[in-house]
Amino acid sequence: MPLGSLKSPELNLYSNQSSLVKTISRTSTSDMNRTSCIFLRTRRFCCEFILRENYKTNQGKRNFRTYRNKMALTEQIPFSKDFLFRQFFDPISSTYTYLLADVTDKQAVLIDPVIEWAERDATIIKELDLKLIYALNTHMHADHVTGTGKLKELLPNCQSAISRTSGAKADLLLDPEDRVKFGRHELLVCPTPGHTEGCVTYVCREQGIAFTGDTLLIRGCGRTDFQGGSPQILYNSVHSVIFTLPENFRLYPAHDYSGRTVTSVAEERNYNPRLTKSLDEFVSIMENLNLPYPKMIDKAVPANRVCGIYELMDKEEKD
Ligand SMILES: N[C@@H](CCC(=O)N[C@@H](CS)C(=O)NCC(=O)O)C(=O)O
Ligand SMILES: [Fe+2]
Repeated sequence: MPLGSLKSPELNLYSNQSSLVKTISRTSTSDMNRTSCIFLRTRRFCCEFILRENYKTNQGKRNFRTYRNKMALTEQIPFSKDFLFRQFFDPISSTYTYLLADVTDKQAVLIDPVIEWAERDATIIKELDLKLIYALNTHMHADHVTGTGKLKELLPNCQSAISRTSGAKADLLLDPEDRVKFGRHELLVCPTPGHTEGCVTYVCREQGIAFTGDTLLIRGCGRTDFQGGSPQILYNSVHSVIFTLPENFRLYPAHDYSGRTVTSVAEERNYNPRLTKSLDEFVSIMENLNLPYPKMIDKAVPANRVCGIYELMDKEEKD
């Protein structure tokens, strides 16, 4: 039976082997060596054929899977010994606050503090003998009041910072490609609008990390239906700024509603259910989320427009 005329290569091998066994039993001992030689050659040929056929059949699928797995799990970039990293959480708004510091020089920055937790943050900063120089926001939040104003009161050398395009007031208004320095470390300011007009991602190249705010969440993204949001702009920000970072950069979002703490460029490039779609599909998803407005929006946005400036808030707001 000619090879290839059967559908299954495995069956093909089996039938060739059994016909050869029959042939062997009919041959004399002197023919045995020649026959077993043919048998072995035929078996090798069949095995190669099977491998080739399996390869052809599964090629797309297997390569795709291998590619995805290989891409999602990457080599880790360790923090340098003089880099302090702490992640804090506010369970009411599911917001993450990040404390970064130069361990040698003791200068520190806090990203996206929450007003209700300003004392917790100030206490740990004092206990670690750090000097908070900037309280930064990734954007003008709609779901919680920033802790920057209160932190300025608790830690007098601290300055507030936010992007100029956010339209909020702060001691330091950040422009694209500004570098926020703390000790020998620095964060690069990368505009990533789309959730709001003034969203930025802070990138710390040396440590291989980026703080994406609400632009990119773990397996999700910020909504685009208020504060100058735009799904097209968000899609472009993620693809051109965040997904072009090295694949093993860790990404720290401003929120997670399911207890996850960190992701990576590779993971999101492969598994983000929204941002792996085409632009048109993404826009359609975002236009049909039908989310209720954040409960705190009416209080949070006006307060955050002045970076939560604490002195301007009346007693009731402070409590
Ligand atoms: N239920 C929350 C919703 C908060 C919310 O809408 N958060 C914004 C970020 S400021 C968002 O984009 N969330 C994404 C999502 O819920 O999928 C609240 O009321 O605070
Ligand atoms: Fe937000």
